[in-house]
Amino acid sequence: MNFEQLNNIVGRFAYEGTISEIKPLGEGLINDTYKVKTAEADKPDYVLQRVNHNVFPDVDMVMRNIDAVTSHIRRKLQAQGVADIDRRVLRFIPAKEGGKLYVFLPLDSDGGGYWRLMVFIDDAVTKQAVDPESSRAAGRAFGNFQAMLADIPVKLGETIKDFHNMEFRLEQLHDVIKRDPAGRVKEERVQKMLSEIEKRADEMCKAERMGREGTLPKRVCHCDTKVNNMMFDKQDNVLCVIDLDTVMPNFIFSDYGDFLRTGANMVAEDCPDMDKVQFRMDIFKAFTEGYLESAKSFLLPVEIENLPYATALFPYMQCVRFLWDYLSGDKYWKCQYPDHNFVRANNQLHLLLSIEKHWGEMQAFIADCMK
Ligand code: GN1
Ligand code: MG
Repeated sequence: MNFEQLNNIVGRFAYEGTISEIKPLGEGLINDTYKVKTAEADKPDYVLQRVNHNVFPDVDMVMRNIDAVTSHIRRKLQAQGVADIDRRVLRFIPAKEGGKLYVFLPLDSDGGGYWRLMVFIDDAVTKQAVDPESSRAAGRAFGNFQAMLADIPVKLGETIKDFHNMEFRLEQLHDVIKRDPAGRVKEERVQKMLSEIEKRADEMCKAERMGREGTLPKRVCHCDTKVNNMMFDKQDNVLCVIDLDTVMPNFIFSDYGDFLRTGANMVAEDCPDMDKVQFRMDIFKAFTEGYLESAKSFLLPVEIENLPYATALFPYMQCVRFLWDYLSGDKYWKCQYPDHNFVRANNQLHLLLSIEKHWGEMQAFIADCMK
């Protein structure tokens, strides 16, 4: 997409200022993202994004969820007298026509799809890796995010059906194994991985069972609490949580487990050197302390007891999802090389193996935090 085309799209939103530059931003694997600079110092810069409607089939629902969540948080921050609110919660710019928080361009036209525009947060950074201090802050921030949304008056939609449903993710895997569209199922390394997956399948589906039995509630969760979905200021304080497409009702395990999956891995989720994939207990401890500080007021005993399970569940689920995509012929995640999805899956399996060694230590630590 060239400047002219992007500029026309931005022009459909009720933004302020004169656009001086538009260039690609970030390394998200799902949406297309651009930074839009304005010439005036007193006008904000913006982030322009095309939402991937293959991943999010109901973009209208995504944007209604985001509107509900950001408005609710904004009201709370206002009531608390927090300064600089545009740095503490995302602000989406409405379209000039129709009043929605997105613009749709016909799919067969240039730049076809669903676009949205939000205020760019200046002097802020995202991180690919964390230290114990920022993990504690992140734990507090995600716990707080859930706490602030505990009394949201609307019921949010499920923007990706069965997104973190482990039973469903295993069914998806079993289905692709049967079809074997990329001819990869026979690989010995795939077979080995499948046997590790099957060994744990029943245990890993326990959240769904507890949900059905009515002993485990769903709450509003972020559902993509990766380290890089938080903005920090220059002093390392968490400013806000970003990437809200997947905000939906879920078991709280999602937010706790997915943070640790990315934050407490010694290396990136696609590091090919499996010896380096290790679970960092220092990050686990700091994040858990921060999280429980802000979330223990509303968590049920069954949720707290199962935090070690949540820690294991997300690397397991991500292993299943990456392997599913590998066997599907790499249709979902962008790949930089042919084996990329397999490497990612293997990395997540090794993270799980490392987590399993720390089970007792995790339980003891959580019990200590609750004293
Ligand atoms: C996707 O777009 P991104 O990178 O924030 C995925 C997450 C995975 C993650 C793995 C909607 O998140 O669930 O954990 O990749 N989001 C969706 O890198 O599928
Ligand atoms: Mg992201």
